Formats: sequence, C-alpha cells, structure tokens
Amino acid sequence: MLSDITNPPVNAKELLLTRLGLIPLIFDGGMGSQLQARGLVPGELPEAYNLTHPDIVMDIHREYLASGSTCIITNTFGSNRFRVEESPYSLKEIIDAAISNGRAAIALENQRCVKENIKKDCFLFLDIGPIGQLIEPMGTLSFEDAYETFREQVVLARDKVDAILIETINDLYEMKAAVLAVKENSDLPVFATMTFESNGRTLMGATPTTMVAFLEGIGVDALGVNCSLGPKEIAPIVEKILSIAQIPVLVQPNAGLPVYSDNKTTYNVTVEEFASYIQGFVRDGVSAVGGCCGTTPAYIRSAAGLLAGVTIQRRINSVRTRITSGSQCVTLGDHVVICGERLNPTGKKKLKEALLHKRYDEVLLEAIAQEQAGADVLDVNVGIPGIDEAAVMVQVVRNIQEIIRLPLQIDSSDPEVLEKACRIYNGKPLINSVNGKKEVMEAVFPIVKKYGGVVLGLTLDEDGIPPLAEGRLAIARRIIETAESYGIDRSDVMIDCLVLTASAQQKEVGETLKALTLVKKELGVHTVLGCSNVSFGLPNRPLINKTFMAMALFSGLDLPIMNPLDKDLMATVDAYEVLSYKDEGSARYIRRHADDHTPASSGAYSAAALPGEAIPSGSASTAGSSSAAGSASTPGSRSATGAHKGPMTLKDMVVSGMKTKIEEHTRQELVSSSAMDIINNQLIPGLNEVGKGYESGRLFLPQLILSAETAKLAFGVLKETFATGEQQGKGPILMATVQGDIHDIGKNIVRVVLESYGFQIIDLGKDVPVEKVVEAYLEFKPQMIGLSALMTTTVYYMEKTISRLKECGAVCPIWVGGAVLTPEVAREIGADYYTKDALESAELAQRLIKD
Ligand code: B12
Repeated sequence: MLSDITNPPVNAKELLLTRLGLIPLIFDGGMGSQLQARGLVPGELPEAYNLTHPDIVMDIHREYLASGSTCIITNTFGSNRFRVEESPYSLKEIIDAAISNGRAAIALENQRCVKENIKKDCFLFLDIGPIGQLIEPMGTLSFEDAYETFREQVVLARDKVDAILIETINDLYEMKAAVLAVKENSDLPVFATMTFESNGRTLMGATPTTMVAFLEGIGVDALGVNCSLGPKEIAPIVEKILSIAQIPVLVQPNAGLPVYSDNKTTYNVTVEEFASYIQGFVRDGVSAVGGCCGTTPAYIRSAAGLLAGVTIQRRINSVRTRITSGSQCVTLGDHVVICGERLNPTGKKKLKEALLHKRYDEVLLEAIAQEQAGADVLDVNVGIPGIDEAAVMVQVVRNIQEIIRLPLQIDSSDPEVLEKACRIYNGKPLINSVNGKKEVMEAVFPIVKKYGGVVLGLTLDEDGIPPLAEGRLAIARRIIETAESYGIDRSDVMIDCLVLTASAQQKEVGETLKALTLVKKELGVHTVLGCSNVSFGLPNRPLINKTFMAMALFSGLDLPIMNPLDKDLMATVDAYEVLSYKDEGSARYIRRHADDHTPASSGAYSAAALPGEAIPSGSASTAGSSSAAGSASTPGSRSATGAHKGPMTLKDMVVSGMKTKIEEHTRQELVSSSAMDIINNQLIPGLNEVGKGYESGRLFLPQLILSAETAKLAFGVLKETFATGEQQGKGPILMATVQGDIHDIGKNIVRVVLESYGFQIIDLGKDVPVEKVVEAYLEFKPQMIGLSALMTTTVYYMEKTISRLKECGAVCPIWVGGAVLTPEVAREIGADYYTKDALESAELAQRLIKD
C-alpha cells in the first residue's frame, strides 16, 4: 500500500536555494546496489520496486536520511518511456510511487528529528538519468524526442518534488534536451551533473570547461560531476570545475573504481577514504556532495559526520566569456579568436547556389576547410531570398555540428531563425546579432537568455551608425545595460563597433578603432569586427586588410570575423600574438612559421577540397608566393598524418565522416579499383586511422561513430558489386559478433565475401548472447561457425561461446576473427581456426566445406 503523496512544503524550493552554496547539501548514495542487496535481481527494473516493494525503497531513503543526507533523490533513474515500456506499470504509476516513497521517508525523518530535537530540513529531488539511447546523429533518437521523453517525466513530478537532479549524462546534447524540458515545464530548481571518463572528458568528448560554460549559460542552479570514477580520479575534474564555475558545484563520486571478481562488482575505496575526499572537496569550495555507485549509508554517514557545522567558502573566479560546441570551448581573452566568415552567402555566388539547391556538402566543405585552416569559431549565415531561412539554417547547423567540433556563430537578422537554430544547437552559441534598436533587443535577448548564448551587439540603432566613437560607445552601453535587465551577464555580450570602407568613409576607419578601445576600456566587454569590408573598392585589398587587422588587434579586437584561408591575414594574427605577449616564447609562431621560406612544405593554412575541386583562398587573399593556390588537405584535426596535397580520397572521407559524398565517390572509384582493393586500401586504413586517433584521445566517440557510418555507406555500395554465389547451397555457415560487442563492419565484410563464394550464411548479428549462438547451432546444424570480436573485453565472451558450443556437442569447426585476435589467442580460447580477413576466410571455407 502506498503512502499518500504529501505536498512539499510551500517554501521548500526557496529554502533549498537559500541553503545552496552556504552550507553543504548532503545527497544520498547508491540506490541500485542497495536494492540489489535487498533482493533486486539482474534484469529487473529497479524502478518497478517503487510499486512492488515500496517498503524497501522507502527504507533505503530513510537510512540515507538518518545517515545525514538532507537531499534524497527518487528511485526514478531509468524511468523514461522507453525503459518503462517493458514493465507492467505506467510511467505515471512509477513516478508517483517513487515520489510517495521519498515523501514517506522524509515524513519519518521529520518525526525522528522532532523526537530527538534535531533541526533539519529535507528535500526531495526527482531523479532523471540518461535515456539510454544516443541522440542523432550518433544514434537514432531525435533531439525533439529526447526533449519529449524528459518532458513527460518533469510534468508528472513537477508539483510533487522540491527540485530536479539530471545526472550521469555523458552527452551535452542530451543534457540540453533535459534542461530545456525542466525549465520550460516547471519552475523547480535544477541541478545537473555529467559523467567523465578517466581521460577527463565525457564519452562524447566534452571537457569540464565546456560543460560549465554550457550549463551556466542555460541557467541551471548547480552543476557538477557524478559516477564513473572514484573520488581520487574525479578530483582533477572537480578542481577544474571549481576553478571556473560561477555557480554552486555538486560532486557525487563512486566508491572508487569497480573491481570485478566472482561475478560480483565491488569498489576499492573505504568509507573513511571516501569521507575524507568529500571533506576535501567541500573545503575546496564544493557546495553539495553525495555518493554514486557502490556507496552506502555508511559512506554518507561518515562524510556527513566530517561536514557537521561546516560552511562553504565558494571560490570567486574571474568571469570569462565562453562559447562552446558539444565538445569544445573557446574562451575569449587569452588569444585572438578567429571566426571564419566563409559560410555567409553575401557576395558568394557559389555558396548561394549551393544553399538554394540544398547542396549542403559544399557548405560542409567550406566548414571543414576553415577548421583545417585554423578557425576557432565558424559563422553560419544562410540568408538568401527564395529559401525558408529557418529550415535551411536548422539543417545546416545540424550538418555542421555533426562533423565539425568548433563552436558556431548563428548569424541571422530574423529572430525566428535565431530561435530555431539556437534550440537545436549543441552547445553555447555565439548569436549574431542584436543592435541598439529597441524592438530588436526585445526580440533577441529572450532567446539569448533562454538558450544561454553569447550575443553580439552591433553599435547601430534607429538613427544608423554614429559617425563618432563616442556615439557607438553609447549604443554599446545601452545594449549591455538592456541585456543585463534580461538577466544576461555582460560577459555574455560582445560588441561590434562596425567597420566602414576606407574608400568611402576614410575618416571613420579611425573612429571604429577608437570605439573599440573605448568599449573595451569603459565597458569591459570583448569586441568583434568583420574586417574585410575595410578594403572594399581599393586596389590590393589584402594589403589594406592585413594592415587594418594589425591596427584593430592593437586597438583591442578580440574576435575578428575573417577569412581563415587567407594566409597573410592569419600570419598577421600570429605575429600580433607574439608582439603582444599572448604567444609566450613565440611557440605557436615558430611552429607555424619556421618553414615559411619553403612554401611547398609550409601548408599551415590550406584548404580541403573534393576531387579536382580546389577551394580558392578567397578574394581577399594575397597572391603571395606561399599561398599555395589550389592546395588541398585532409579535413582537419582528424587526420593523423596532417595536411596532404591532392584530392580527397575515400580514406579521407571515412576519416572525416563525409557521409553525404562517400557513396557517389565509391561508385566512381569502382571504375578503376576492385571492391576488395577499396576495402583493404581505403576503408580499413581509414577506420584504422580513426581508431588510432580515438585510442590516443585525439578523437572522441562521435567521430568514431560518424566514421563507422561513413564506411558502412561505402560498403553498402561495394556490396552490390559482389555477386551472390551461383549456388547458395554450400553451408550453411553461422556467423555472429559475440556478446557485449557491437562492432560488425568486419563481420559483415566476411559475410558478403563468403556469400559471393556461394555459401549460405545465417547471420545472427552483433552483441549475440552466448546462448543464442548455441540455440542457433542446435536449430541450423551449420557446417562452420564464425565468431567476431573487436575488443579485448569481449574475447572473454568469445571463449565462453566456444566452450558452451562444445559443451552442447558442436562438432563443426569454429573459426574466429576480428582485429583483437591473433592465432595464439584463437588457440588459447579453444577456436579451431583463425583467419585474418575475408579472403582468407573464403579460402578456409572452401577447404572445409565441399559442395
Ligand atoms: C568503427 C568502430 C566502432 C563503431 C562500430 C560500428 C559497427 N557497426 O561496427 C562504433 C563507433 C559503434 C564503436 C563503438 C565502440 N568502440 Co570501436 N572501433 C571502431 C574502429 C575504429 C574500426 C573497427 C572496424 O570496423 N574496422 C574495419 C573492419 C573491416 O575491420 P575488422 O573488424 O578488424 O574486420 C576485419 C578482420 O578483423 C576480419 N574479421 C572481422 N570479423 C571477423 C569474423 C570472422 C569470423 C573472421 C574470420 C574474420 C573477421 O575480417 C575483416 C575484414 O578484413 C576500431 C579501431 C580499429 N582500427 O579496429 C575501434 C575499436 C575496436 N573500438 C574500441 C572501443 C573501445 C569502442 C567503444 C567501447 C567506445 C566507447 N567508449 O563506447 C564502443 C564499443 C561498444 C561495444 N560494446 O562494442 C576499441 C577497442 C579497444 C580494445 N582493444 O578493446 C578500438 C580498437 C578503438 C581503440 N583503438 O581504442 N567502434
């Protein structure tokens, strides 16, 4: 029988926010492990326990409260529409029951406190964990569906809890969907924590700085880190967060690193060690603490004991201007930040055509070229007549953020376009722009506030651009003050003092520079300028451009919007960094310019191009000897080998994840190469390169996934060219990627090649449980069984599959493959044969299976 849902105290939210940051808020510890200790068996939905065993759930909450927790979270980590689908209960039933159990525990704790004369306030948080599916483009779940999934949870709980905790999220995009769902559907305080890997990044590659910039921008009440690591391993991440955060920080580590033995997971940090780390975190400025996997009421009791009577000394960090993508953060002020201007159709016929005819690949190539050339941020503007600007902007932003890791500047004069693009943008965008006009500020500032961007303010208003610097300063001041009235911090405003052409308004060039200096000095904000206009109408534009660039940087320009493919302009920025002591020891300058006397080997800034299609360095670039016209390179930072000359190969496309072009180019390549050659010389080397990048920590999961999808598309084309065997009568052969392993590209290649040799293949797919392979063996009685594994961890399941097959009397040869295997390993795990690739597999099958 469930206890009633008692209403939360009216002022609980306010009370929580008053406490936050002053005295340590103590959260509970692990729930799953506690449930397991009390009977939950693997495979059971922990959240169903809210209904089937409310007494147990309530008791766990109560124990945590009695141990010193002031904040408990509902047993709803996995309560979303997808997970709950498999249970007999509805989402509403589960969430209601979970809240009821939490409230009942708090009521008991209150009674205890009254009895023992203890003054204590307890808070109930709705717990929201990850959905358990990847969001597009990495997975199949759309951003809107992710939002909707979280919205359902929020709506069901919003009137019955005191706050919401979004936790254990490893994708910033998923976090964005969750935070928006909370903020748009409730007025509850929201705490948000992400999970980091031992390399200091989330699985999707976000750094702590990226997370902090994003979460502060979008307006959560507390942020931090939980799960995945123990307190010792989490400490450097906590320190990084504390060194930059402006809002309270929450930390919930595991009880150390998991140790697997005897089919059980234990954790290697003792109660005392855990408590002492937690005490250290709070001493360093953390505002809220708790435990994650492996922690128990004993851990919380010990930590709470050390925190009794402690007040928090939050750090005062300098306020910085930051913009981010889903993984990378750009901080203004340390270096000149280069914003690539080339994704703006103004004056660019080719780009206009590409946008008009939805040839987004060409847009992507421009983006890649600019990333490769050293841009830090990319401007995206699609404003041309005759298109649905909002729809195209959304599509282009989606396409770019799928493949480029740089933050974007969303550039439109239409607030509706800005709103739509900001909504689906993954990160904290730069928003271009507002100006001093009242109605423009009224339309744009709410968007900036809601999505947490940095906005660019143009110093013009209803009366146009003031001719004198002081007039522009006045508009800048008005823009900043109005932004502040919307709750936007001035650090999230950047000012553009507007460049006029030297040919037409020569006197006013100096006013722009003067305004720049005044704005920085008097208003303390960062500055932006679109630089190339200055030379319009004059001969030798590059000379004017680079001279103006040097003057503007010296006057205080932080973010030039410019052509990063223009080598001279880029070099000017490098030289400025040396002369202004931003490039300490001139290290970057030397790295980039040491070989300037040998133009052929330079290539520091070169453009990417499709076969036969060199991207010119833009109208503003010099014809200087080192500009290497027509040079091409692999897309950007993904290449392990660095820039190369020549057209983009299929391998390059796999490395850079160019999904949209790969099929067409595979077909072209098939004219001169065989499918096997393409696989062995292009696709596999491409995947190997990405694998190496991933291993070394240079690339992250999103890129790995994208490259895999790209290779698969190429493989789909190649597959059509493999003849289906004359008589599909040989065999059958059973194939599977073993349990725990989702890599199937290699196995699929082997399958197609064997089919082309006339073998009938029963493909069980990937991540195939041991017993399923055994069942399939008993059902189909194949003549051979081929197993694939690509990870050291899944070789274990391969061995298990083989031993189970043999136990069940499998008499046919079992052969294994996959990058992680060697003939020795194959022998050790009991396989009968090992082959290194598809062709060897076909030879083996022909030898072993006669017609
Ligand atoms: C593509 C890829 C992915 C894709 C897989 C998509 C898919 N549908 O297959 C995605 C992005 C989903 C992925 C996920 C992960 N991956 Co991965 N991935 C790769 C990558 C880059 C390429 C693999 C590949 O397809 N190679 C090309 C094919 C053609 O080669 P192949 O599989 O070896 O197959 C050939 C032969 O081995 C043989 N063969 C293959 N199978 C069989 C079967 C038989 C019977 C026979 C005879 C022969 C045979 O023939 C094939 C043709 O010549 C490798 C790096 C690398 N260079 O191997 C990492 C790699 C395998 N992944 C790795 C990791 C760690 C992961 C993740 C855990 C990442 C994460 N943190 O989530 C997850 C794993 C999830 C899971 N539970 O499986 C590690 C594994 C480390 C290890 N040694 O344990 C690697 C090595 C990367 C690295 N260097 O760190 N990955």
